[in-house]
Amino acid sequence: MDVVKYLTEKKVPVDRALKKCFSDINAFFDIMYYSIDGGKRIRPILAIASYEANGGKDPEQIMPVACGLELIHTYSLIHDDLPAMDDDDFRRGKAAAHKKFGEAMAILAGDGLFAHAFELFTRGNGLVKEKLMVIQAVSEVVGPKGVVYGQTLDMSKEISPDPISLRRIHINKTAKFIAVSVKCGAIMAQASASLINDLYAAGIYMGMLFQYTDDILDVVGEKEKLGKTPGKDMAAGKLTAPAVYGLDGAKFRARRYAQLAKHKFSGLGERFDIFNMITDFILHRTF
Ligand code: GRG
Repeated sequence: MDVVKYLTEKKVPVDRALKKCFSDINAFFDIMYYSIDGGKRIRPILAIASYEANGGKDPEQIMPVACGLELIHTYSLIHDDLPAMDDDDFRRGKAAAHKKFGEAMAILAGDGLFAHAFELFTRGNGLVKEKLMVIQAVSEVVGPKGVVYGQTLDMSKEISPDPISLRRIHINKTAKFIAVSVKCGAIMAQASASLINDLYAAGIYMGMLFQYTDDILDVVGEKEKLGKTPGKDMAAGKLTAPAVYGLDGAKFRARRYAQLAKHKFSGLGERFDIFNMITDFILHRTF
């Protein structure tokens, strides 16, 4: 299977559903949707891939969950770009939300996306227990035990520049969210608890790889392809993989995380092969 074709094709219904999921919101649609528009849709596609690999057949069940994940991710990007955080003017190939609409509206767009995501998680018929599990899993990894914690470390001036701190930032800021996307698909397909846990563990390796390649692209990436400003982490003296291990060391460790992810996914059976292909895509990505 051609993974680029797979990701491109999977993105189409996700983009369509993302537009539709705001259909009952008029007042703030333009501002929230501005930031949603664009992006690779890796997290929703991971959720859908996991749902399908686990035997899920009903797009109506997984799509709201997939969209909810993308809303939260977009919210994190909007807030990450704010002057008080990473202070970036350019995102997804256009002016960051606060540059386009002002800081107050950008903060509110993020708040709106975050809240609306949880409404989406409750949509669709049945699967009440599974929806609750999704809400529990997502709220745990994006809050103070996950993304928020990772971001506080990332913002801290006191953090020691060592491999342990780096790992703590990467796992919390990025890896848990990637992993929970895989987990949510499995939950919605009613996979067994042990398989859900195994997929989450494999997703953590994939998520670590994702942040490694993000850090590497900050050094070697091109603005037009990335749709965001490269060199910002380096200029800000951020704790990144190349800062700790050097560029070659970071690339070596990225390959190692890709191997670990593929080893773990492969151990779960052939039906999860798509995740090995997505892992390779992430390892070699240029955007
Ligand atoms: C509670 C979710 C939440 C956020 C509040 C602002 C903040 C705290 C966290 C920021 C976390 C952050 C931006 C982590 C970086 C993750 C990352 C590698 C983003 C880039 O993801 P891509 O490449 O971007 O998938 P696209 O635009 O393609 O979706």
